Amino acid sequence: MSSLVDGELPGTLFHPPPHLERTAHVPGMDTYRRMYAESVEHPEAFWANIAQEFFWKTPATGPLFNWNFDVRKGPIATNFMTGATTNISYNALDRHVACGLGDKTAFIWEGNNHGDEGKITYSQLLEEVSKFSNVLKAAGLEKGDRVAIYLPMILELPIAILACARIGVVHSVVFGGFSADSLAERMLDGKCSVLVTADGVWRGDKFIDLKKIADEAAAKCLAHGHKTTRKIVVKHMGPCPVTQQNGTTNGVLNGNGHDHAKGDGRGKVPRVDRYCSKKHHKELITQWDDQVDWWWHEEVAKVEATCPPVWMDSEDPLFLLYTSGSTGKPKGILHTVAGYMVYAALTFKCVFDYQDDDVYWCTADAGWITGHSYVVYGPLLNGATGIVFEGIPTYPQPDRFWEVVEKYRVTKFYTAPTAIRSLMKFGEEIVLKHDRSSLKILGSVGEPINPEAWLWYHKYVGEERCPIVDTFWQTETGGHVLTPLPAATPLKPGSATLPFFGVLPAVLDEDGHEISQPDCEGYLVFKQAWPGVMRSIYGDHKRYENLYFGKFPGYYTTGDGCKRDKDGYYWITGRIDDMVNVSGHLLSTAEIESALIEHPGVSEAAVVSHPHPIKGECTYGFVTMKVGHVFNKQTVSELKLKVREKIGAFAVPDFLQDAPGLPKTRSGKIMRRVLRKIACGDRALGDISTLADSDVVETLFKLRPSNA
Ligand code: 6R9
Repeated sequence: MSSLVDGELPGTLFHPPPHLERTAHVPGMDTYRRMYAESVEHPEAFWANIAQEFFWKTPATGPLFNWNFDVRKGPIATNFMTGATTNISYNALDRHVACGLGDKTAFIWEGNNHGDEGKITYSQLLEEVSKFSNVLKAAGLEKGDRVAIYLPMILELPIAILACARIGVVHSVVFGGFSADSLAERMLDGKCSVLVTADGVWRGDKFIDLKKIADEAAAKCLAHGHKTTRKIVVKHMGPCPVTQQNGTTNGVLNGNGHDHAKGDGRGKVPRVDRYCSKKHHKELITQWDDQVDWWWHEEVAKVEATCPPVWMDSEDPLFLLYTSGSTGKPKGILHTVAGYMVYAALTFKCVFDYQDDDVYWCTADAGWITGHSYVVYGPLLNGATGIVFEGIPTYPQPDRFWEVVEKYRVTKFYTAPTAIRSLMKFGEEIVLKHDRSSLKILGSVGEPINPEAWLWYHKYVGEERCPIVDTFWQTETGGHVLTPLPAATPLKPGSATLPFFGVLPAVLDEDGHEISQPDCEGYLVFKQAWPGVMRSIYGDHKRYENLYFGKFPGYYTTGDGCKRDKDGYYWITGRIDDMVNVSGHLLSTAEIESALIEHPGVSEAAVVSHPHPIKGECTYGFVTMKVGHVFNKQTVSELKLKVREKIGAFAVPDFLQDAPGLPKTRSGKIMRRVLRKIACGDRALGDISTLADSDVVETLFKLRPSNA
């Protein structure tokens, strides 16, 4: 692979292609500057104007937009469209169907395996959502109740999300890679009485027994005093009994005109399954408890196909989404209906410069915020056609992404730097062999994109035609907060560039003073609210106030450090707390440590972030064994299993080393800075004068695993 960085000047500008400007929602920097100034100087008027594009059952009765970000002045709060009522599923579905978009494809489903595919139109989606809303009602759920959703990337995932939203039930999606323990912890915290899951899923060539994990999680909830958990299970791994009887599908979810029966030799039985073609079925001995388990397909067959939306107050809760907390306890980030809706929709429209004929593909799992805002809500609120992809970038071959781009003629493509880096190593040939002429805009999210990966993405994937929108945001921000706009912002590889409308960033020094000169480095904070900002941590408003508004009163603290250059461009330098960004997933080192400590032989553990060529960062754990216990290969596998069980496979440390002692200050604080250096084999340790016992450092260097 050729090196792209050689000869490229740092700070080189990549200007928007002029043809984009002609149809763009935000054409040119002058338009951006004018709209931006209006959005931060007159936020109420700006957002009220944007809100007019949506359907409101009843208008606002109080302020259109106000907030308090200063704990000294009272509780932290943000209010948008006070007193108005609306429904996000109505805005995402009914509104488009009413305007004649009913036959437009809402989602294309591309399964893990070749040949597993389907499509659903807006009117079909509305019907499926309405049916599932009725199922949720039949399960006894009402406005304000919480439902956990633990599903793979199949169409039932957006259907379940929207069905909750339709009747005011708060969804709490848990990524399908989390373990039973993590799922149970989130269900307990959210007091979820219903869990929507599937019988299983293939991820690449690995099978994941979701129902078994769901059963374990429900049992754990029961053991913690939860009442019974009703499980609604999608049959994804085998033929759907209802459709098998009459020999036809229920007509909706795989109505793509492809006759699977021809392709996989199932002879006369036409398309008995909904998604997963027969050759990928798995004979599951699914444990079943008639008292609590419902098959999705059986329940939707019993209910009406229409369901009136429940009109929600603007500030009613829409969803919870758990994100790692630096103390190790995950935080249920709470978003509310109206602000999230308007913000997800506007960012999608402007950042991907949405056009009616787009085929848009965000590769993120809907278990993360990127999937919530930019697989489900943002695209649907704009009436877009999006792809729901169940697979992974390297299966069956590492050209899967580009194959799918070619197959559906994808126009806007949004992925994570870790995916780009993992594909770069296979060389550009696998990209070049696929037709990418449909692509117009590329996106990046989840972590800083290194210029080498940016340039490769730009040159080989985007054929130097496509702007790359490097979008910085968080679960907490609801949508993009620092991002280029493709027909306006000149790009600098590695920079998330400039703030989105309504977002007023500042850089603070250690003492909390705003740094006024453009060229600086410090803490990234935001000075005022935008409609999509989180409203609380579920069940713990105090923790929310302390964590995000406590360190620097008057500001929303992101937890990220940044540089700002002379042109005012922002460059994220990474987390400043004990969080690690592994492949774009935020993990808490404390949470991994507490999993390691559960091993009966471990007395203490310290986990630090460590550079990784593909994942960006990975975790490296130092483990002190109890007297009488040895640290050997078996210990390492047992420890890895612990993390897998407690959190999930994606959190397993890449490196674990024996640590007879840990470097500590005299007050007993572990010096993680020193551990990070040791992990890298870097002897430039800086000031270690506060270290209680300097001998431990030498011992740790000696015990470093040879592959680290
Ligand atoms: C959307 C999402 C948030 C953290 C965030 C930051 C990192 C996300 C980034 C980025 C640099 C970007 N991050 N996008 N860093 N450039 N374009 O990823 O949400 O999972 O909550 O993670 O991810 O560190 O604070 P979330």
